[in-house]
Amino acid sequence: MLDLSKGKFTKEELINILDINEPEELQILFDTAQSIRRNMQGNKIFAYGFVYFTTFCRNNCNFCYYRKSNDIKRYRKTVEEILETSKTLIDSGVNLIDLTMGEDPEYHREEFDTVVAIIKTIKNQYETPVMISPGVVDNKIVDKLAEAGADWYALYQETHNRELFKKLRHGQDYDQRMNAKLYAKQRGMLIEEGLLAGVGESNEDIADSLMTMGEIGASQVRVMSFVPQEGSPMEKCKTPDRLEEMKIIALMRIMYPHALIPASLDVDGISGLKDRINAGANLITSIIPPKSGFMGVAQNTMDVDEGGRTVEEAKIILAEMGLRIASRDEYKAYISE
Ligand code: SAM
Ligand code: MD0
Ligand code: SF4
Repeated sequence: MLDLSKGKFTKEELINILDINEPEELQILFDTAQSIRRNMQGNKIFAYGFVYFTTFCRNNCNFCYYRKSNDIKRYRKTVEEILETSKTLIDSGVNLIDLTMGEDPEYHREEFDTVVAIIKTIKNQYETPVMISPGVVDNKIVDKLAEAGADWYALYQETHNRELFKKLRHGQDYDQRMNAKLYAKQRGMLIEEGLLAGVGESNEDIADSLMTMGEIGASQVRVMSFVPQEGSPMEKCKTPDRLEEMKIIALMRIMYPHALIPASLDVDGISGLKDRINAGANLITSIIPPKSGFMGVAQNTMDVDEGGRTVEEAKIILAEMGLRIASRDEYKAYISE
């Protein structure tokens, strides 16, 4: 019978677990992950507000809707709009604001001064933790973001197979992306690492990613199923079966009991929440206020204006599962453990 209790696996063992398809074995995998989550944090689930404040980008990632060459409507929100949306999210009960951007040349030109001011307001006036997802920035900018008080630097490698990376993040440097997050960690920020499922990776690649996440000391780890985007080179590629994402979530939970692991509403909307929590996720991400004009990434509009991506909606589903959203103080305590 499948023994997952040790929590440490060789690469071969990880590959074997990723190969599981027997219903009873899958149930053991998900039950083990869930019981670890409950042991760590009882009935609490964390929640992040998502503020995608500029959709301009200098890069051409093959999987992304916002890639430079895609002829789409873009926006760059004002400071007032960004702060207003952040405040709305905080008042609705999120634990953190994830300030996310395309690699917008305009912000690079002004060396992130506006972003620094926004981080300071959310931290000092709204007393709320901040994650910054700016793409790759140089060390000098990381210094500024850390000094402004950003708690987290999120930067997903997507894969730890260099050949596959080259195909996905065409024209970008693997080491530069990796080193940016290592430097942020060295500067005392918490870091999030992530991978994409369904982009041509093998189980061996996934096992490598799972191990690397631990080696680099990521405190938050994620997987998102690839969602095809109109107008992008991968438009015709299929979205993968969600079982793959669920297995990866469960394995991340078992390997890294204290990690924050997102159930992202950005893949299947609010209807995807329950399965991800049941696989061992402990954090709801991509909460976006309805009618705010802010977008998601993989699902740029799904459930947003309908009010589906809200703390309120999530609470209803969690209550049915005997779970609840954590308070901001509970979240702050958890990340300082
Ligand atoms: N521009 C920054 C960057 O790339 O690091 C931050 C935001 S970026 C839009 C955030 C992440 O969204 C990407 O790293 C990728 O993992 C995910 N993503 C983008 N397009 C996706 C898609 N089509 N399907 C699933 N995830 C996607
Ligand atoms: C999410 N749409 O949490 C967001 C995004 C960026 N740090 C996060 C991918 O699913
Ligand atoms: Fe730009 Fe990020 Fe999209 Fe890549 S994933 S094209 S860096 S917004």
